[in-house]
Amino acid sequence: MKKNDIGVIGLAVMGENLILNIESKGFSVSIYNRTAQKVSQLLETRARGKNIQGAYSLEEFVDQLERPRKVMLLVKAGDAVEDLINQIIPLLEPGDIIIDGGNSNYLDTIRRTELVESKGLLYIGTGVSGGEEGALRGPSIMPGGSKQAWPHVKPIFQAIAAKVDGSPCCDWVGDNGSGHYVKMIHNGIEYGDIQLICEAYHLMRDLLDMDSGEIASKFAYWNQTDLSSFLIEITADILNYKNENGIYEVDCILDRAGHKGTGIWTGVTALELGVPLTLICESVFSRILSSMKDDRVNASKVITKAAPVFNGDKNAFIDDIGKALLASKIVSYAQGFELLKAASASYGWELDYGSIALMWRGGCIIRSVFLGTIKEAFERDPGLKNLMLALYFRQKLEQSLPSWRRVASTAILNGIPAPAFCSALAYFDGYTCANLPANLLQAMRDYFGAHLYERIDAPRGQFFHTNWTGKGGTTTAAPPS
Ligand code: 2AM
Repeated sequence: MKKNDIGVIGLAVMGENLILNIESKGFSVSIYNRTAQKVSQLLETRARGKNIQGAYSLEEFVDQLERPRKVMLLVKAGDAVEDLINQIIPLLEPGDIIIDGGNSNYLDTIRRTELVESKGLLYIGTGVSGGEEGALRGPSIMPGGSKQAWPHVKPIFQAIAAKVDGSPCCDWVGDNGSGHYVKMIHNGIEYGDIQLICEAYHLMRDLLDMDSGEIASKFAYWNQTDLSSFLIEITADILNYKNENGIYEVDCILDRAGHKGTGIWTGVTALELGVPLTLICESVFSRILSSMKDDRVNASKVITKAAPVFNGDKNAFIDDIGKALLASKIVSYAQGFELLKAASASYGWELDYGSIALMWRGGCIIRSVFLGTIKEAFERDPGLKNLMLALYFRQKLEQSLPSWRRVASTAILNGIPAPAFCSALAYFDGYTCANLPANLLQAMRDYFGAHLYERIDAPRGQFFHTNWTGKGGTTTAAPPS
């Protein structure tokens, strides 16, 4: 009997939809799940009559697969992945491939690649983005790990992935944990995009006094511009949605944001690698602050502050908000790609930034026209120092700057928090400032800790120390010997 092209373990919605997507592209699939009942359930319902075979033990499952076996795990990140890898390793043969398609931490994937390879097997950790709908109709897929495994899974992955202008939103990312790393950065960028949209909404709602339907029409308009993206599109849909009582549903939702942790992971790696990822980090903190609902309600009663007042030209300010959104988004992606570069250097991944932009161009949550422009920028100049310097983005930033400053300052003057708009602008102003006040900072570090400093009139790398208290104070540290 002919064996199956691939096996999938884990029958939650993502798993089920991905299985149906794979089968629809002409591949045969074996399925297995810890709770066996789900296997028979799927076979009797959505998988009925399809080229999908159930297995009720891991041994039976492995035996159904064509060699080299491709075993894809779509189970909860963490212990479930760990346990299954350990259970399945003894059942596989050299050259067989284990694929983790969940949201695993890239450090786990680095470790697991090494473990699995040490057993003569191959490992892939792949990001899969696009939610349940994407899994069924074409997700963005970001695989990394054992490079020798790629030719075996490439035909399947590229067949099921989303396509943009005929190109699949899936390509080999790099060694060990790079696929999951790129997926993590995707999620971080998603946090930033969402936060920017929420700040734009907040300004229109609380400063310009617009109702949800009016705000929806602005997002619908922006979706026809450079801002065109899945998240802007769904924002217009959400804001327009009225419930059975004729009330905008969004106005009934409690303002406490949840998160699953990938934003925090992104912030941690940015700090570790020394990359100023300010906008995404502010977005993570904003979610955390939002979750402190009771504290905020209490503080809003205890501390007095003036209510927002807007006396300007409303339409002109809405136009400003659109420009601030685009400029801040450019900063967010510039920071995200800076982080990818730092990680690539640190982990030796040799990431291809144009290819990553293409993988995110369709299928995933951050899909947008904008990512096509990023892809072109990296194609034109693979060594691009910072995305903000590419001609298109530079021009957009310059054109948006007065609007961006008006939005940030108006938000501050009216007490409407806009941390993503403001931190993006601060980063932009810092990055484009030839002379920061870090000369004073270095002097202080030298004063209290003899940390030394470089001088503007001496070559870089030559360090100086001053006995600062020689002309007054009482103590100064000695330079390190
Ligand atoms: P279950 O249906 O038996 O709960 C998402 O939770 C998927 O991960 C489900 O298919 C679930 O199986 C599976 N899963 C969660 N924890 C697991 C574990 N420790 N071992 C195997 N599968 C697990």
